[in-house]
Amino acid sequence: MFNGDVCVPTDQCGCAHDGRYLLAGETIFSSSCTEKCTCSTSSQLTCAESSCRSGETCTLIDGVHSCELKEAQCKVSPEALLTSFDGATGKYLYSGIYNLAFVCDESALSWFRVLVSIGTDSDNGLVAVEAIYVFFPDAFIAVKKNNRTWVNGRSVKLPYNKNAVSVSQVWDGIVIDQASQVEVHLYPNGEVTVKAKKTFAEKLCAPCGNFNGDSTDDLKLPSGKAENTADVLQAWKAEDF
Ligand SMILES: [Ca+2]
Repeated sequence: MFNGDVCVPTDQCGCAHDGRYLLAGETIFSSSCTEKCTCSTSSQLTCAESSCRSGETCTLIDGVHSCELKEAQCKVSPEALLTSFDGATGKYLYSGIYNLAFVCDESALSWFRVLVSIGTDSDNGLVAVEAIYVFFPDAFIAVKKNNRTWVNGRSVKLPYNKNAVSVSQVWDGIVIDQASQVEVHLYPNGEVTVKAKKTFAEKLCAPCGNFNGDSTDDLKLPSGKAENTADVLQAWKAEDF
């Protein structure tokens, strides 16, 4: 018997499904990824209900559907509530400058590091976002909530473009972008979003999480241990500020 174009014993044959030939051991998703079928040895096709995880989307690649991680967004609300790339949440309780997201491998060409400055509002005493700091291999960008922007310590007029890094003023704040792979947006109300393409999936550290589609392994201490969320956020204070 043949499995694809390889001659195999009959108990290792593939399966026919929807006009497609599946190799033994191959798995296929239905067009909306609601059903997952696996071809076992002995040509048994086993199908079960399925769905993509919350951080994933049903994607057609080379004629085959599968659950793929989509671009993800980490967010800090104006009131300093963090939502990780994979959807875990935690609230900043104290002032300080905190790591939000960075590429774990500091030698990576596409390395970046995003920090958020949380302060206490003098009027109402509530903690809120005041500024963001973004590092790339060749640029350090500081943006205050009033849109004042510095690159490598110098105040700049926007737009700024150099070495695949751009900083632009848009109608609702300041957008910082590196090679269209990561985008950091500071809104006038203090909201911060970090959008990362899936090339960064599972390569990120800090409270925005590892971007693996699973919220349950987010919000860990730098050591990897789990504590209560407020302690985790506090533990990611930037040591160099
Ligand atoms: Ca995760």
